[in-house]
Amino acid sequence: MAQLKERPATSHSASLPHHDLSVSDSQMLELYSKMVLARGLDERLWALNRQGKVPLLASCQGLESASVGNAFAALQEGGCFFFSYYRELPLRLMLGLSPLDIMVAHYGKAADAFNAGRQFLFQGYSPKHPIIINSNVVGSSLCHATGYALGCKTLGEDTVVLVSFGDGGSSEGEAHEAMNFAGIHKLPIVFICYNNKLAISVPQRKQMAIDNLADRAPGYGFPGYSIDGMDILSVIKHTREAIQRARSKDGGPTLLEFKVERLKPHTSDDDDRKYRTPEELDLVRRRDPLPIFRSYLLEHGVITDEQDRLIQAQVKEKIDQATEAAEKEPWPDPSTLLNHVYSP
Ligand SMILES: Cc1ncc(C[n+]2csc(CCOP(=O)(O)OP(=O)(O)O)c2C)c(N)n1
Repeated sequence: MAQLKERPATSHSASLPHHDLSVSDSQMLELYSKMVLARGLDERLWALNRQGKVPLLASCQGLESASVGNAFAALQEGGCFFFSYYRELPLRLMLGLSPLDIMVAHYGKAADAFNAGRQFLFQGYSPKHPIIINSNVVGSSLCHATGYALGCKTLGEDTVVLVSFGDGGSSEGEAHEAMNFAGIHKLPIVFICYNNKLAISVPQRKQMAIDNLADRAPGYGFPGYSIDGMDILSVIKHTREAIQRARSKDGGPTLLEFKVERLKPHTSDDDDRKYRTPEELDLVRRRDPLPIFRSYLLEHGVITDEQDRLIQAQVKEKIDQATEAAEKEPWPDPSTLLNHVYSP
């Protein structure tokens, strides 16, 4: 496979916005490659779903830059534990899951590291990865994550918990209980809302009377920031600061609201043409994070068109290999159906 050559530092490099955040050109290329990989996997999974091979898909298209940037900051800071929701495929790639891991989980094959092909996607825990995806009951993970953060603080551990959810999740009672409790006890937790302005078909204006979810944070006694999720540098900056705050002596929680778009229907079972106009979808597509990030890289001389084509080709090859390998993986043995099922 052809190798991507790093470009030599340019004379203007000291003044580039990502350098001001101590993010190097090669790190920016890695982040871009991960975003392209996440998008490519998502597109392949849609095709496999339409072929009847992959039963269900909750698309990540539209939140790639927010999820990748957020994970990058957390990995740089270190010592973070994640309670993430179903849509965060880019985070899972950043945490070390391979394209094959992603594929076998979607196929429901036995090699699925999180729940051995039981579905729902990635629900469960793989000891290899610092991440729990505990439930599809929206909003519930905030309480679980807050309990985990309380445990970390009580045991004197240095861990910071990052919990992600959607605007719909934030409309549940549990979200308020969790944030209120975390504020009282100054827990080491970062609440991350991916606000795509829809809970399936219910628009934000029917879920809450405010424009910015982050405005709730002062009511819980901690800061909140509303951030353009397409601005990866702003995402990195705010996540970094929130983790540092969580870890500092008199710190505590932060609420980060990443404004993102949902470029696809809610899941592969949904048809968003029933509740979104073509004009709205057109506007949403204009905020696609991939072209926005690519333009930044081209404009600042971090990437050339040729390098971009190479990245796209490498990603396609990885996805082809993962798809082929996943097809060959065995299905779960029916005799193991009741493994890991407990009843009181
Ligand atoms: C308590 C609860 N109510 C309803 C559902 C059905 N449901 C599944 S996903 C979803 C929308 C969630 O929207 P949001 O939290 O904004 O996340 P998004 O899918 O938009 O990223 C709903 C209502 C659920 N899973 N749990």
